[in-house]
Amino acid sequence: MILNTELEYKGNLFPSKIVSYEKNLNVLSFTTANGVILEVTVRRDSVLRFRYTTTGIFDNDFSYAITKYASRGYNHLEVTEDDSNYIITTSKLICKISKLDLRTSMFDANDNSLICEDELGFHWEESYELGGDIVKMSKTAQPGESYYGLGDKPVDNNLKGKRFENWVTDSYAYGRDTDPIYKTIPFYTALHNKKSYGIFFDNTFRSFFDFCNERRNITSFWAQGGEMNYYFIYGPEMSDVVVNYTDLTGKPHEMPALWALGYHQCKWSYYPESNVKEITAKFRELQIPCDAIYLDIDYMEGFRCFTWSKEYFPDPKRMVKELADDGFKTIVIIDPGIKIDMEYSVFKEGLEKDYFCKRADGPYMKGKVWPGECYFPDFTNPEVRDWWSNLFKELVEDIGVKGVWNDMNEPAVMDVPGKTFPDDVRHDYDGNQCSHKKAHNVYGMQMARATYQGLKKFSYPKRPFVITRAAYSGTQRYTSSWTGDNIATWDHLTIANLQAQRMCMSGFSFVGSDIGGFAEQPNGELYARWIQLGIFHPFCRTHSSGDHGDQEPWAFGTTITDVVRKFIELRYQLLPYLYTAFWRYAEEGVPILKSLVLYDQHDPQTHYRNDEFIFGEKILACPITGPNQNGRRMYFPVGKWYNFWTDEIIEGGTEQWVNADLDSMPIFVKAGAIIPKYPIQQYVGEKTIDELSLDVYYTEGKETSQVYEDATDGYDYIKGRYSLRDFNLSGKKNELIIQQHKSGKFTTTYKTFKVSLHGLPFKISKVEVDNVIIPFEDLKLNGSNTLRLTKEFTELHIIG
Ligand code: MIG
Repeated sequence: MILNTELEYKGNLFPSKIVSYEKNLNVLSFTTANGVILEVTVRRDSVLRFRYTTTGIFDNDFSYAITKYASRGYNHLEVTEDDSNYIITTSKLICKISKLDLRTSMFDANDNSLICEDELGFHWEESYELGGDIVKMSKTAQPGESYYGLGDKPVDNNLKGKRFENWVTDSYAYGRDTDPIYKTIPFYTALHNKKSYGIFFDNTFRSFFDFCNERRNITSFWAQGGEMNYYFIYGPEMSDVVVNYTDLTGKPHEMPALWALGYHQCKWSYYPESNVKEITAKFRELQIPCDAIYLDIDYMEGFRCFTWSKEYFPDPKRMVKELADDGFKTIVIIDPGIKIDMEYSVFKEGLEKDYFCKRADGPYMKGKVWPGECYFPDFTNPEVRDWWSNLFKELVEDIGVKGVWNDMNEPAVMDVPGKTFPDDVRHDYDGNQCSHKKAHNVYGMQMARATYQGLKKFSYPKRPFVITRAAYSGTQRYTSSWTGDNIATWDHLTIANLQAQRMCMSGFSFVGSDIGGFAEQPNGELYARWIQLGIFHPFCRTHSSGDHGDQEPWAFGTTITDVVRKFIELRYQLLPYLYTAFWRYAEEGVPILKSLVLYDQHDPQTHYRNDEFIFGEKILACPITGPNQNGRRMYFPVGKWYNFWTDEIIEGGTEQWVNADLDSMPIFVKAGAIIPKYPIQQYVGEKTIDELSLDVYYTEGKETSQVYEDATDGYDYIKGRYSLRDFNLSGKKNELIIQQHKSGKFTTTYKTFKVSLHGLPFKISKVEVDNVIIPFEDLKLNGSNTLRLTKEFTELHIIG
């Protein structure tokens, strides 16, 4: 088999000169003398789609990644031509297409600067072996260009100099630089000259990205089949690129229930029931907050999905109810492999209805997974997804399970060299029948989607919760995700940090790692440091393979237990802050974690930073990533930052040492921020929230903050029953003004705010609430800078 992708010029075919051009509203088609068609679709002023065919005919236009809710529409569109180019102009972009060879180049419409240009541009290699074409694209790297994103790659933030493959793969005990692993998100952002753009290569075949690795000044991407089909997304702010990509591939269809942002405890496996109860009781006894407990594969009868082991879990409904009474939501694992067993109803039904994947010549796709030999539902068939979704009825409606965990959905198959289905397996692909070469990367996504549909249906009127291991672009609409089978090492703590940041800048924010490591066992110090990082990840769960010892918060002695409790408590205090960040993500596509480069691309110092990140909008966190440390050096983005523990103020734009003994970690708050906090609860809903704490960090100047709240579950928020508080803070030498604007129809349970003023540079002499002077003594709490006042205020005026 000759695949000469390494030899760029050999065997490659290129478009020739343009012979015709057609415009159909926002779709522009350019046909070359040798029969290549380039179709450019103007989706938005800053989002252009490029699609090429070499056969004169396009395949049916179908994508699992692009959401039907994606924004469309532009302010300006004009197509002109000169001697050598067609020129497409929108209000944001100018795209030139060479009449000679179809190469494209993109310019900023405001200042005409070059953003991105084809090197060889689109080219292809006919693939007699694989069928169709290997479709390729190469672009010239601009001076100083950096690259970010690409989903779940366990490498440093900046991808420059590296090559990657996208092929969803079960990767037990992967390590730094292992590639590919569990997810395929063929989207990257690039940055040069302070301007950022993104490219989303929406092709589900095995694909590759090369960022100046093969050739120093060339970035290229290619796939082993399908179409050259990519979206060019212009910023120039990187945050806008990510927001626009997320708009295209979708935001979560609903907010998670607030409990899903609490702490989760998992292990392979907690069984029998008495063991589960021991674990949950211990959380309550030691007063370590926890909202969810997981059942791994051993809860089933012989690993048959949708069954329960009679021996270990004789009465699941009662158990789940008892756990719920104690504040624990039960989450169970469901794998794609269905055991071949005529006595097993799910198998029998799947067989009768012809829902299992088949090989090209007709036999079923048979593979070994946990249950032994299995068949696998074709989740790319909408009828199969519907059937699958209905299988959750009993689990959710009757037994009361609150979440489902989809594992092995790469799909993983044991004892075969490729660790997955062979290429010839057939798939429906929503009516676009194809082989596994095309469906592989979306198989897990479609399983998670079907699971989500079931959970949504049967959890109603509550919100669904699903977690998946495999994913393709767009999976964030349906489910959360974890980073798979990592290892209990210090390097893996760093990798987890990188993975979560990278997933967030790839449009998928609801992620976390197996805290403490899945394989092998952490010592107490590593576990504590990992918890410290983990409480800042949108999904926060300890999980381990269990065969190396216990990995619960109390498994490492009381010193560690105390540290772990302290940080999980902090997570619970910060829930309204995190929930607000999640709301901005679900509403606007703003990533929950921001790598420093995403936070401030204009500061070149951020371009190569990896460890520090912004949690939500206002908190800067940086994990301790090695043993025996009592602090570390870290970089502070431009601006003023308060040390969360000491209120010491740091002037950003510099690298500095920060103290952080084992019971601490570097956490900073942006000056001017207002951070909302709840009281510590052992689980969400344990207490009625009777006061909202607002930690106000004085700054001279202006800053805005938000607090979003709703009923914490259910769908009323969609009908306007939410509470959104916009705070405008304005600080002067001798006064501080906080204005509140409230919107939404939800009434919070609390009536008062407890306002703690940090870093106030003056002594308070007078306080006005809505222009009325309130005797300071009436407001004062313990400290002189802590006030209690009504949540209804419009303007709080503090005067020195
Ligand atoms: O082949 O269900 O990544 O989280 O505990 C191992 C058992 C299968 C892999 C998952 C892991 C889970 C484990 N699974």
